[in-house]
Amino acid sequence: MANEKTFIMVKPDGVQRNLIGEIVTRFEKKGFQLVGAKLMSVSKELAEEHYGEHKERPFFGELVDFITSSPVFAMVWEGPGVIATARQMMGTTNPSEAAPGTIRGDYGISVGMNIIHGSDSAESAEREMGLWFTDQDLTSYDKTLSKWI
Ligand code: DAT
Ligand code: MG
Repeated sequence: MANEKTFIMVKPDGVQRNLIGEIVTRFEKKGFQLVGAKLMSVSKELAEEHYGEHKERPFFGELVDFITSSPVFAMVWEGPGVIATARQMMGTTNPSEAAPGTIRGDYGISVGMNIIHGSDSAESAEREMGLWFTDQDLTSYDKTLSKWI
């Protein structure tokens, strides 16, 4: 499987509910490697750009209001197949339908507040990492543990 990077974000509800540590722990324990992270407030411009594909949807205004309502924890994770595996670990968009054992399945109920974002493709990952992080924000390093994963 190709080594990949993906953009993952703990949304305002996840930060408010003290789920940053739990989410980071799940990705660490799975075997992925954190290469960048920051707690940040999101501007309306960044939120609208990030969710640009949804701008015609009826929930767009609500979505932008939610993402800008309180800080998010933005991250980049690296590892073989991380883009698709992260989506599996997150669970489906609507937490009410997400499988138990997934992040949304274990911690959410409402589609509007579904705790976590993860890029849905290699193209989205590139676009989103470029929106949220500069090259200098991201680091690359070897872990001796990686040969055991
Ligand atoms: P995902 O976050 O699983 O990639 P998406 O890209 O379809 O899902 O939608 C982006 C976000 O928009 C989603 O995480 C929550 C919100 N959203 C999606 N569908 C919605 C709906 N029907 N009502 C309210 N919010 C919705
Ligand atoms: Mg999406």
